[in-house]
Amino acid sequence: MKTVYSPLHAGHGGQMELVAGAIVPGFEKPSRAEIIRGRVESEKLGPILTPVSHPLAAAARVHRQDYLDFLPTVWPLWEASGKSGSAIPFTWPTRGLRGDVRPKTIDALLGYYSFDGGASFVKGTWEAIKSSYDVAMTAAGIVKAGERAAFALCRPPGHHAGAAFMGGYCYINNAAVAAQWFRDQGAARVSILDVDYHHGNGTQEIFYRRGDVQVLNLHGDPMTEYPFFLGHADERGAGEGEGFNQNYPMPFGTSWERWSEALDDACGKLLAYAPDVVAVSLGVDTFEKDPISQFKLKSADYPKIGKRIAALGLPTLFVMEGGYAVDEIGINAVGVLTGFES
Ligand code: FKS
Ligand code: ZN
Repeated sequence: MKTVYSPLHAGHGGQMELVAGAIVPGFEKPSRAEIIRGRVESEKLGPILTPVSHPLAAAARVHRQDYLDFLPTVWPLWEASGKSGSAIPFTWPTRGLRGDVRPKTIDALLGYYSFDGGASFVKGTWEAIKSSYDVAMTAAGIVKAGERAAFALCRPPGHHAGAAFMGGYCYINNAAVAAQWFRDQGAARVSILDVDYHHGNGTQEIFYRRGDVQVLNLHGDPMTEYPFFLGHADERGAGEGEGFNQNYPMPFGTSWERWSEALDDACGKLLAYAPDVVAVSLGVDTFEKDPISQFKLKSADYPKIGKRIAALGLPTLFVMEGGYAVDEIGINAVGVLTGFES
């Protein structure tokens, strides 16, 4: 399988995040993508291609134009206002505040276009976001051209990003953009299978009222796990989308036995939907040694995920999302892909 990778992700680095009352180096760091890339090479998964630059028109099919216009301006506005460090939002229009009035200064706009403080900007962040989008679009093009599968080694990830908000390390929703692009290229139905440990709230929001993109999500129960405010089992879609959103929230400590039952159920629903193509939001933070997650999957389980997805018999785009146990992130992510190919 071909992998698409861009070195421009590395400019998005050195961010800090708030964990347990302390500002610490961010878990979503450049070495993640480098280690996965190294494993793609050592496992001889296939050629590694540089992405082709794509206009943002495909992103505008799922994101609001004013949000997309804002992203490249963040760092210039931040610097122009005399600030350094990382641009991090800190005020949000929650219940009782006005979310309908677009404010003017950079601190205000960061809050207006986010749902948490987890998507921060440094100097190279926009270039990394754009490269991650280009990676997803280029890999989608490879699948559209007839290859059975392709791996978009996206960084930063995307599944928490909604139509007009960033958060949780995510800015442009790469999997959602690719799914919409497949639709625009003639696919009648597309399924998104999100196996990242965290609920893909952005992906759910984008397609919630649509019947032409099915969204299946396996994740830590939002009653106790980030992103906390979406991802419950009773969220099944609305209007035309009724029945086409499916959540599988699972408790802390979930291991392969229980997790794979959810995967089997999701695969059954996916086959019943009969999509033309599948986009997999591939997170490997379900791993037992992940530093920020609470599931118990083992390295030997990842090839089994790939095998199960391959058994769907459909064109498949793998889009990289989370995974923070950097020592094993290559083994686990590429394990899914080699399992798919076996
Ligand atoms: C406070 C803890 C917040 C945020 C976890 C984000 C998870 C991101 C992800 C993605 F795939 F998007 F990368 N924890 N600092 O793994 O879902
Ligand atoms: Zn995650």
